[in-house]
Amino acid sequence: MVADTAVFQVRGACPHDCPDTCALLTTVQQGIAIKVQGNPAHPHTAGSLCAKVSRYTERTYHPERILQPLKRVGPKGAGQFEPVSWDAALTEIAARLQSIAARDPQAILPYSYAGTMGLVQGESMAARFFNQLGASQLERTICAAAGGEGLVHTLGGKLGMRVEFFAQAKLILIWGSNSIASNLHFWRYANEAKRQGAKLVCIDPRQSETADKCHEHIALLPGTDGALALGLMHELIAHDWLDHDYLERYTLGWSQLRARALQWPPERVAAVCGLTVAQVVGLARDFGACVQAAPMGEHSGANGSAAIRMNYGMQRVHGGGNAVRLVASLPALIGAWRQRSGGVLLSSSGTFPVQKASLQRPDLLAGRSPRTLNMVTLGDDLLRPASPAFGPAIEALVVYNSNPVAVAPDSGRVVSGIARPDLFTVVLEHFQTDTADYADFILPATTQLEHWDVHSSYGHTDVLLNRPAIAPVGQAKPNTQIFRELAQRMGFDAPCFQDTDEALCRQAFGQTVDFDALLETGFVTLVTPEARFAQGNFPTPSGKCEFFSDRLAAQGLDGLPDHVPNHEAAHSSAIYPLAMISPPARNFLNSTFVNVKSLRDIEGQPLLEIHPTDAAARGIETGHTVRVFNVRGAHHCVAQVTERARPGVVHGLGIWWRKLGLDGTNVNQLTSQRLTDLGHGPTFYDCAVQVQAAQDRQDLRQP
Ligand SMILES: Nc1nc2c(c(=O)[nH]1)N[C@H]1C(S)=C(S)[C@@H](COP(=O)(O)OP(=O)(O)OC[C@H]3O[C@@H](n4cnc5c(=O)[nH]c(N)nc54)[C@H](O)[C@@H]3O)O[C@H]1N2
Ligand SMILES: Nc1nc2c(c(=O)[nH]1)N[C@H]1C(S)=C(S)[C@@H](COP(=O)(O)OP(=O)(O)OC[C@H]3O[C@@H](n4cnc5c(=O)[nH]c(N)nc54)[C@H](O)[C@@H]3O)O[C@H]1N2
Ligand SMILES: [Mo]
Repeated sequence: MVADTAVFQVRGACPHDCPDTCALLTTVQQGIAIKVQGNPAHPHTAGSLCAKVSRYTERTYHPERILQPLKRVGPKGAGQFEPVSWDAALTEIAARLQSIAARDPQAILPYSYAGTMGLVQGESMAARFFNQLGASQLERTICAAAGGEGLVHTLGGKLGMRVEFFAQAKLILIWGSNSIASNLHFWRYANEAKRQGAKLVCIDPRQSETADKCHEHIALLPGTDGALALGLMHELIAHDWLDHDYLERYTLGWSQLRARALQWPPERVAAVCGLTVAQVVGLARDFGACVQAAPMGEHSGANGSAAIRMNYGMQRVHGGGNAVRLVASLPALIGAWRQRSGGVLLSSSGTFPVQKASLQRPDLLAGRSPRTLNMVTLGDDLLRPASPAFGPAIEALVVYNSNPVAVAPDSGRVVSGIARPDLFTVVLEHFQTDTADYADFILPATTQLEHWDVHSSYGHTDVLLNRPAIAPVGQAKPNTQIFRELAQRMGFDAPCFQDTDEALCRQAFGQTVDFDALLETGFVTLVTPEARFAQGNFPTPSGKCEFFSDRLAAQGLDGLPDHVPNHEAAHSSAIYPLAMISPPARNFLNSTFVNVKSLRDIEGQPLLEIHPTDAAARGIETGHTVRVFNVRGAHHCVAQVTERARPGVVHGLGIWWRKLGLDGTNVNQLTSQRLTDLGHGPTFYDCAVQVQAAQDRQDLRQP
């Protein structure tokens, strides 16, 4: 036992949706967390945290944190609630869910994403609960689905280079990623390579903080990455910068891909991407210089390696899946995989042997196969009446680990749907978010400092354990406990509803990870090959890097990747001529932290970055309030006239809480519910808009 007055440190894991998955050390004094730091013993974290998580105590003890169950007393959306007891809240919620389920449990929809990436506070007890209930299933595709599918159909899984070996590359392409903002601990390795003489190239429509620090910035038009990759292939072929041995042994469909790439000379690519021919040719020359010449099948290693850090920014467009397939194909052409410091990394999540079925218990469905609804189309689905094709109308929505009113596309539709007076909505949250404003009940959830969890990562290959550092604040309970207690009130008596959080942590990896070691040090590195695909061994059906995918062809799709243009490309509409992308803000994590004042003060206000030429044509100057609009709606924000934007493209930064913006909306008022080519993902960055100087700022909140 530790005396109350003692100061001690507890090892944990950062729960946020970020590739870095940092190891935390929380200092606790008299039961209060006084400091959250990076664990210096964890190599990837190396003792440093981002600005957001180093202020975690400010969020945990925030005066607006929800500390007791709340029941709605005003109209939906007005945000008026009164405290109720846990018992009263859970009893009423269980009764409502039971009466809906008696008609059709598919009328109940769980809605969750990555508020915490923890395997236990994410989909364990919650999944068991909804499986037992027979509720609608949720297709959780709002982030990474198109790119994930692209990887699976090319490399065979969400696998790639080990992040630490980027430090030894000679050329690093940072493709669709603002690493300094969203993947800081990768940037550390890239910077090390830079110091050793590597060339860094950023491929991004926006001149991001990362682009500022690279040797070259290729500002292509949004959604044209596939065309650029095909153009690089064209030049590699034209100059024979190819590793023929690697292509022959370890790839499938090269002759077909070759024929397609030859249709993409640099002039065509430059026109589609909005670049110069010299930019396309120059990038190909840099990449081609890293070819691993291997005439006798022996790897000479004479040339330096090319490493590509892709991120999910490039796949939130119509052709995002195909674009990822094309970029993921590039390393094989030059044999980059032969070296551990060559290849591509988009996600490492497929490395982890997560025992999903143990955690989520699909067997509780007992032969039922409820419908699946896509989280991206929540707006339309909430407004859909019952029909034979759709099934029952949604009567109840249970939200945890997500803030759909802020983060889902086409938020005008989401708001209309969630405001339906007949919809029963329960939100498990830390704060009264835009979504919680529409709840019938808000249930207070614990934060990472208050509960157990275990984490995989999508940016490195370590498993991390999170031990609670402090007791739950107020009456907050872990998500798991809330679903356990609801299960009990619903009469779900399977023994798995009794599993403790610590037991769930053990089940997450079963025997595949040494849990005692995790308890001891807080993290365990998985054993993985240094150069995973040096001798092929791709986990695809053919065992090769699949340029051509029989699996996709069997689905009636193009077996070969191609450039798939945006639905709403720049200049494709005379009424809405500007392409808007809405990448993450550095000091927010999606819509999390927007209510932490010190971080919000750094971001200032919801901004629209616009190029001087586009601004001048509209009489807009920095600091002006602008109205950004399209067929889906209008959103007011503050103009920042800057060459960070290229002509024809504007940037609506960060996912603000609607109620903390200028007019009660955010950028998602403008984005569409259309899905990607592969994986049923969102197309947030495939969005045409017009911009005009706004009228008087005082009137913005008037109807
Ligand atoms: N600080 C911070 N960190 C975060 C997040 C956050 O909100 N804030 N979000 C987290 C989440 S949810 C995720 S999924 C991960 C990864 O998150 P990502 O969304 O991949 O984040 P970024 O790395 O910022 O990559 C987005 C970059 O892609 C660029 N981009 C937009 N459209 C295109 C395009 O068509 N082509 C190309 N080449 N680039 C394009 C944007 O300008 C931006 O610089 O990061 C996580 N980390
Ligand atoms: N326009 C535009 N929209 C986007 C994006 C974009 O780039 N542009 N990015 C998209 C991407 S990549 C993603 S991943 C999604 C993210 O969408 P979400 O996963 O919904 O992310 P957040 O906005 O961070 O909301 C998470 C919520 O979970 C809560 N939470 C955290 N931990 C817990 C917990 O333990 N229990 C409970 N009950 N709640 C918890 C937090 O308080 C927070 O309000 O947004 C997408 N939306
Ligand atoms: Mo994401």
